[in-house]
Amino acid sequence: PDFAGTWEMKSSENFDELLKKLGVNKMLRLIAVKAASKPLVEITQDRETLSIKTSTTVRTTHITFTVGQEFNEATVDGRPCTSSPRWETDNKISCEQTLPKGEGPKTSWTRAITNDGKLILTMGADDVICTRVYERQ
Ligand code: R13
Repeated sequence: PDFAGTWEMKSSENFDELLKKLGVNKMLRLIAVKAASKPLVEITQDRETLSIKTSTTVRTTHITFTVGQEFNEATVDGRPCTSSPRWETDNKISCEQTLPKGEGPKTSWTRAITNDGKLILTMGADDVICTRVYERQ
């Protein structure tokens, strides 16, 4: 599928709960939740290689990976991890994250393109799943 584009967020569920599960304190959560309510996501793609830039006023991340190949990134609370993206379905990439010392909740994300052209991002920490829906700008 085609993930490429400039995306704006239309809805978000459980982002604060996710950060809470990861042990982020109230003050930082307030800042993060506010900033993460207006993100800009820019994706370029060459077949199975994706480059995803996620910008907010307080934090911008940029990852490049090829589905099927491990890469290094950071969890949403900023801890370095190793990530293993794979195709869960034809339209969905699922990525498990491993922390070097393996402490803390198990984290992961998925990114999928729906039939009506939306981008669905989920981020998980143990049993807490945050779901964010993006549409092309
Ligand atoms: C600040 C420092 C404290 C920690 C944190 C975590 C996340 C974020 C900001 C911060 C933000 C994340 C945005 C994520 C998006 C995801 C997506 C706890 C380290 C800087 C406050 C803003 C936009 O939708 O892909």
